[in-house]
Order: sequence, then structure tokens, then C-alpha cells
Amino acid sequence: MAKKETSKTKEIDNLKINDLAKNTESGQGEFLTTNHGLRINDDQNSLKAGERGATLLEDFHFREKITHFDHERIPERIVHARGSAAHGYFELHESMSKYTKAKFLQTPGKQTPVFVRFSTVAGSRGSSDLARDPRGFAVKFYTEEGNYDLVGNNIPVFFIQDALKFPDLIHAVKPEPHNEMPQAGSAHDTFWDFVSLMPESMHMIMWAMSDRAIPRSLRMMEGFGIHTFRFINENNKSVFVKFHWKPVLGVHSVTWDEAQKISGKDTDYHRRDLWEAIETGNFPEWNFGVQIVAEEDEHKFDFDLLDPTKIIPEEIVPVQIIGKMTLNRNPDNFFAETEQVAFHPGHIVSGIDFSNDPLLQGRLFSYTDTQLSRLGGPNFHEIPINRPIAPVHNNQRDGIMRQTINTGQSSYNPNATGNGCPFQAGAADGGFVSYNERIDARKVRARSQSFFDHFSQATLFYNSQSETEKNHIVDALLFELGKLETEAIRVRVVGMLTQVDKTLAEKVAEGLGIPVPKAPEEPMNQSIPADGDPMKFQPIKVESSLKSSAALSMENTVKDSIKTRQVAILAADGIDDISLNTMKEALEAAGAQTKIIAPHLGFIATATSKQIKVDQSFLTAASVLFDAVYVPDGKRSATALKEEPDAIHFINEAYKHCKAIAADGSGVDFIYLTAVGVKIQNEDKADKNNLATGVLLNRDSKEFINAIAQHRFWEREKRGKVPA
Ligand code: HDD
Repeated sequence: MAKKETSKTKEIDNLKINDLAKNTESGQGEFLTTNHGLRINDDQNSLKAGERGATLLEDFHFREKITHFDHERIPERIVHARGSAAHGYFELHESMSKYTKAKFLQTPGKQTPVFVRFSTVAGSRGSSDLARDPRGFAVKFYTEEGNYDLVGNNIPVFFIQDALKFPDLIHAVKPEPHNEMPQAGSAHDTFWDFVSLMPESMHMIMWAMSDRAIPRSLRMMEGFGIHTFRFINENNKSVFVKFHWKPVLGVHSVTWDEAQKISGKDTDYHRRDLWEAIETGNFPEWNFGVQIVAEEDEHKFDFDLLDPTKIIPEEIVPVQIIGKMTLNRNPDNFFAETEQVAFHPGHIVSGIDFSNDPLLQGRLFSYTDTQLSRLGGPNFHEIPINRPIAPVHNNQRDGIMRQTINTGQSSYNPNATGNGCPFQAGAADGGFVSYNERIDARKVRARSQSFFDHFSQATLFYNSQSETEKNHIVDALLFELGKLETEAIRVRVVGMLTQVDKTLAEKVAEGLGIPVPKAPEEPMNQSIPADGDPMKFQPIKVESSLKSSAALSMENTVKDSIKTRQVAILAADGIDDISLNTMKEALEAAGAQTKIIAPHLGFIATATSKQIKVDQSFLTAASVLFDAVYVPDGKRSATALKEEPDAIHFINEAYKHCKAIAADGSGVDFIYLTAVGVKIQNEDKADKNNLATGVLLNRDSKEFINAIAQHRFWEREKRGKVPA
């Protein structure tokens, strides 16, 4: 395989990596010292009063080492605690100067360093990567004008419309307070109780119950800024903008059965996948897109642009691709970088501004506030991963763990003692000026009537799904609601589903064994002011002008590549050399990664007695960790595999999860032994070697590559699964 660019090669150009270098430390070739620089002579034994005596208080090395250890942990993030991150750069391809004066969006070819952290929302730091959950997609651009953070998710809408409800949402979804269960899961009473009383969550629920909430890889999911933001140009003219990240490898997910099994087989599945892709030079890439809406068009949609439970369908406002982000370097130190990075939607640069989306407005308070307890004080901006590459000069001083040594007499403004420095910057010098939006309003605790359509886009999303995707939503709802202890919550949720789609509600009701509730007559929205008219706060029924949107279905994603796909090759002694090597080479040439899985570790001997290194045994490998499986020819090998129940299970499970399977020669005999073999011989005979089933009984690498690129053969779900 050609040697690829390594994860370290771009760092020369990356200003942020150069900046971090000031703080990196390696003990290579150095003496062990205390934190104060004294060389340590014995790090094995504490200082004692005699060999068998008590430890002496005098032992400063012992005290320093243990004290530091005792304080190594910091509070995990209140949400998004579980995450993985990487460095990279964003390259602009289309100038946005017409819309924004943000410097990093002016000149095509301009590269801006980024640090990106992906996360799940509900689970703790050590929870499984494969929880059903939205994924955080937080990007810190280190621009020459200061840090710009785009703190989004892989789902373009949110559960709630007003940030005041965020603590309620999170309390509901986190493990229940009395028994701290379940970990990293929404399938419990408090979450669905909340949802059933918050009709505005229904659109997000559709996404969260779809396979989008269980991505195949962090590299294969979209990202969204969610809120409507503003761009502002040199002439102070503003447009509304929504941000999109579109993965070059397409949007792909696993199935829920797989997700649950992966959680047991490899809790770090996504973290490992991201890390390994970067280490092997398969740098993850996303196209960056914008949807631009002229200010005068603010009210032309059948939803409110300020409502974070709504998308602007791409059919109505197309996504314009303006650049690409590439992640090409893993962090050196998880804690220093991934754990200590502090994102904030309020970190913006001139040329970008907020809208009045009430969710965004509330977020602007929360993110700095949370860092105070998480990172311990107001100087978290000095932590290397957080400090901008733009210079920082102001009159903020002191505080716990202050690093900067501010010189001079003055720390206030205006001042004469410091010659008036640091100066305020005029707009021409890049000084940030808030968009001078005209506001003429009463101070009220209220919500606009334009926010009360809670179902039309939930319906739009559901209608846009393929049949398989719809079935998976039904299954997910059945799983989640099936875990509830309180029947009344199930009934309320299904009542809500009747507002989204009648058939969906019927299928879920049937699976739960309950009658389909009538459309709810009770007031559904609980946030009714005591003196308000309840009818004013009821969801409004709106027909979406769009019946379906192709961009919402993962079926329509790009399926033209098998780059970084993991292919298991099941083998044992006696494997046929040509059958193994031709397929392996073809797959690797197409960018896939192959692993030899055999009954034991070490080496196996081919039919011509060549020694082949085994990558994993059946003990540590599992089909759920692979995208496809190949069984090469080789009589003895096939006979040995037949004796291996795990090998048989491997095939059955890969089939159950609709993955591409190929076998050659005696490998086919082995396949025939499995439940898959019985099935294809009985039912799918006509489809043998047909792409509809994705089981290829030959060694045609082209066909196999094409099959893997299809990601999954959902057709099989209709034919009935095999036991696995
Ligand atoms: Fe948030 C973290 C994304 C609403 C309060 N949020 C956090 C992270 C992401 C998001 C990706 C992790 C950042 C990282 O990797 O460090 N949050 C969102 C999105 C939202 C959203 C896409 C809705 C559109 N968040 C939201 C609201 C509030 C918060 C309404 C509070 C009013 N979020 C926080 C927080 C966190 C956070 C408590 C926890 C850790 C942190 O900020 O740094 O402040």
C-alpha cells in the first residue's frame, strides 16, 4: 500500500499547532524531576523511618506526587461529557465577501486552523460511543481575528425552543436522580414523560429515533449550526445564514441491534475509528455549506426562522458549498486538549452575529458560566487549546491560575497612565460592532404564535424517509417506549405521534399493544401562564408546503467510495493464496482496510505454505465492528471455519445487519453451512450474485467493492432476518 501523508505532516502550516508547541513537553532522554525541577533519585520507594517503618511527612516527593494525583480529575461536562477531538484546517473555496466581512471567509484558498470535538449528549465521560443520542459537532476556528466557535450537532433541529427549558430537558434525559439509571440512554420514563408534554420536541424526536442518532462513524455524519445566524458585510448589510457540514464519505449509520452490540464489543468504537483514520492518513473531510436568506425574506416561510425546531428545507433554500474542513492530526494529550477545550456559541468574529432565536440567546449565557466550575475559574481562555492565535490585550486581570504577566501601571480604561492602551478598535480596524437591529417591543415572558407549529416538519421528516428508515423509526420508538414503566406516558407519546403520521402512530400502538389514542384533546403544552388562555398555547396544525425533502433521507447520500471501510477476511490454515490476495489487494487499492480473522492469533499457513499474519482471532473480532466480510477459497481453511461457531455467527450477523458478504470457492461451501447459506439457497436463489442481496458468491472484486459502497442491503430486512 502506498505510504500516505501522516497525521503530523501538516503541522508546519498550522498556526495553532505551532502555538501549542510552546506548551508541549516530552520526557524523552530527560531526567525525572519534581514539579519544581529537582532531579529524583528514587521513584520506587517512599521515605521511611527504617526499611519497615512508617512513611515520613518530610517526603516532599511522595506528597507532591500523591497530591497531584488526588486532584487529577475535573468535573465532566454537564452535557456532552463523552467526546473525541482532532485538529485540522478549514479551507475556503468560495469568497463570502458579498455577505460577511469575516476575514476567514474572504479569500479562496485561505486556511484556518480548527479543533473539532464530537460528542454524545447524555452519557458520562466513560459511556459508550454508540448510545442513541444526537452527536455534538463543535468546531473552533482559530482565525486571525480571534476564535470563532460553531457549536452544533449532527441533527439540524433541537428538542426545545427556549433555553429556559434546557435544564428540564437535560434533567429528564440524564439518568434518573433516585437511582442514576439508565446510563447514556433516553429509553426511560422521565425523558418520555417530558417529551410527551412538550409537543415542540416532536420534530427532533423523529431525527433522534432515526438511524441518524447511531452514526457508523463520526466521519460519516453531517453537522449543523442549527440556529439562524447573521452574516454582516462591510456595508453593514445583514443576511440570515444557516451552517452545514457535509461529510465527503457520505452520511451512514449502523442499526440499533448493532449499536447495542458494539457498545459491548468496543465502547470506544467512534473514538477509535476517528483516531485510526487520522493516524493512517485517511483524513476526515467535510464540505462546509451555507443557506443564505435575505433580511427582507425573513417572514416568507411557513415557519419562523428564529425557531430552532425548524429546518429550512434545501429545496427551498439550497445549501451553497463554500469550503472544506480536513482533520489531519490527533491531539497529543486527551486531557490537555479534548477535555479542556471550551466551546461557546458566543465566540464570534466581526461579520458574524446572532439572531434572536431564544435557544441561542440562552446559550450565550451558559457556556462561559459552565467553564467556571468545569475548568475552575475565569482564566480558562489561557489554557493552550483555548487561547486564540490572535493577540489578546485587555484590562481583565488576576483570578485563579492566571498565567499572563500583564506589565505596566494601568489596568483600566480610559487611562492616561498607559497612554490610553490598549485602544478600542473602530469597525475599520476589525472592532466588533453588534448588528444594529431595530427592536421596538414590550418586555414580556412570551412565545411568538409563529413558534406553535410543532408537527409539520416532523411529518416532513417522516415523509422523506425511505421505507427502511421509516421502519427503523418505528422500531426505535417501540424499543424506547417499551422500556417505560408508566403506561400513561406511552399513551401520551403515541397520541403525539398521531399528529405526525397516522400510520406511524398505528404501527407503534400495535407494537406496544395499546389502542391508538385519539388526537389529544387535553392541552398539550404545559407552559401555559396562569392567566393565559390555554387555547392560545396549543399547537397549531400547519400543512408543510413541501411533502418531502430528498436531503433528509440517508438513502440519498453519496455511495461511491469504500475508503476506510473495514472488511473482515475469515481464514484458517490452507487458505488459497490467489483467492485471498487478489481480493485483499483490490479492496485495499480501493481504500478499504482488511483484517485477517482466524481461529487463533499469530500466523496461518496458506495452501502454498506462506505464513500470513493474523490480525484478530474470533475471540476479539466481531462482525458488528466490520462493514463487510469475505471468505476466500481454500478447502482446509473452509473445513476449519465450519468447526468454528464464531465464524458461522460472524456470517449470520453480518447478513442480519445487511452488510456485503463475498465468498469464493470453498468459502461458498462454508457460507452454505450458515443460516445465510440455507436462506439464499432456498429463498434467494434467483438473486444469487445479485446486488439486491449483497451476497456475492464469487471473487469478483469489482462487484464486492460496489456492494460495500452501497453500505447496506436493506432489502434483506423485508425477506426476514436470519437468527444472529
Ligand atoms: Fe449546548 C455543551 C451543542 C443547546 C448549554 N452544547 C455543548 C456541546 C455541544 C453543544 C456540541 C459540547 C461542546 C464541547 O465539545 O465541548 N447545545 C448544543 C446545541 C444546542 C445546545 C447544538 C442547541 C441548538 N446548550 C444548549 C442550551 C444550553 C446549553 C440551550 C443552555 C442554556 N451546552 C451547554 C453547556 C455545555 C454545552 C452546559 C456543557 C459543556 C460546555 O457547555 O462547555 O454550557
